[in-house]
Formats: sequence, structure tokens, C-alpha cells
Amino acid sequence: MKAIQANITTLAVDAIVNAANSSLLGGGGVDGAIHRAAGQDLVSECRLLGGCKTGEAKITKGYRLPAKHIIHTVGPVWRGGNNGESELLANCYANSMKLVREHGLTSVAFPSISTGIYGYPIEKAAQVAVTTVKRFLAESGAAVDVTFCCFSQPDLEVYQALLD
Ligand code: AR6
Repeated sequence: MKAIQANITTLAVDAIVNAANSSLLGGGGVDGAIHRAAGQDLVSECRLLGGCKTGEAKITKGYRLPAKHIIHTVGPVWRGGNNGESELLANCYANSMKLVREHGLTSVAFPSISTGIYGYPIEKAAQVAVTTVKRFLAESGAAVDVTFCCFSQPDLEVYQALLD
């Protein structure tokens, strides 16, 4: 596991993860950037998926992206922390990693799910992200190269402190 600062749409990995909304039809933030970079064929495939519940994950092709696949997951909206947010966020990471395994993928990059428009505090979200992925790798024995792709330098510092 490692953390980097980058635009996730530039990464040539087996899968990048999208912080989507339950419609899976696009939005702002990283979702908007991924849909713009992948092109119109992405939304056509997404229309066939029937949406996605919070904490669940669905996979599509990567289309024009350098990444081969996109795993779309829906993070929780932060409502103060006592509304199941941490469990739902952990489900996003665990269910995305399950898809990585089921599809035989060996590299995946995650954005910091829920910490933009959905308002989840970065320190708390990064803790959930790192803990959940670490546990998945240990329990499954999977050899997957996992990158936490941070958009800002302060976010990168938070992840790096947890990974050291
Ligand atoms: N590469 C990597 N990270 C990025 C990029 C990028 N190109 N662009 C933004 N981020 P957000 P959420 C970071 O708001 O909070 C959408 O409208 C960003 O700085 O994209 O889960 C969806 O459709 C932040 O650290 O996702 C939903 O409606 C992180 O990605 C809603 O936003 C997540 O921020 C989901 O909100």
C-alpha cells in the first residue's frame, strides 16, 4: 500500500475507484473528472447497472482512461459520525477490494471516498480506508498493489502518517 498525490484519471492501473453517487450517472468531483476522461461510453454502460447503494460497488470498463476498469462505489454523506458512516465507508473499500479479487486484478487506486462533496473528515476517512484495505489484504492473502491517490498535499500527508 502506498499514497501518492495525483489526478486519478491519469493512472495506468488495472482499476481506479470512483467516488460516485447512487445513480452512477456522473456528478462533480472525482466522479465528474472520471466521466469526462473516460468518455460517453462510460455513462452508457452505467445506465445498465441500475444504480448502486451506499457502501456497495460495481465495475465497468475504463474506456478512454489508461486504467482498464472503473470500480464505482458510493460513500456515505457525513452526518456527524453517529449514523453508520464509518461502517458504510469501510464497506466501500471492502466491496471494491472484493471486485478487484473476483476479476483477477492486481493493481487498484482509490481516491479519498466521501471526503469532498460528502463532507467526511479526512483524518477519520483515511483511518477507515487504510485499516479496511490492510485487513482485506491480510485476511485474503491477495497480492494487490493498492494506491491511495490523494488530490491535495495535506490529504497525502494524512495518508502517509497512517502508512508509515
Ligand atoms: N483525482 C483524485 N482525487 C480527486 C480528483 C481527481 N481527479 N478530483 C477530486 N478528487 P468527491 P465524495 C478528490 O467530492 O465526497 C460527486 O458529485 C477530492 O479532493 O469527488 O465521495 C458524486 O457524484 C476528495 O479528496 O467525492 C457524488 O454525488 C475526494 O476526491 C459526490 O460527489 C472525494 O471527493 C461524492 O462525494
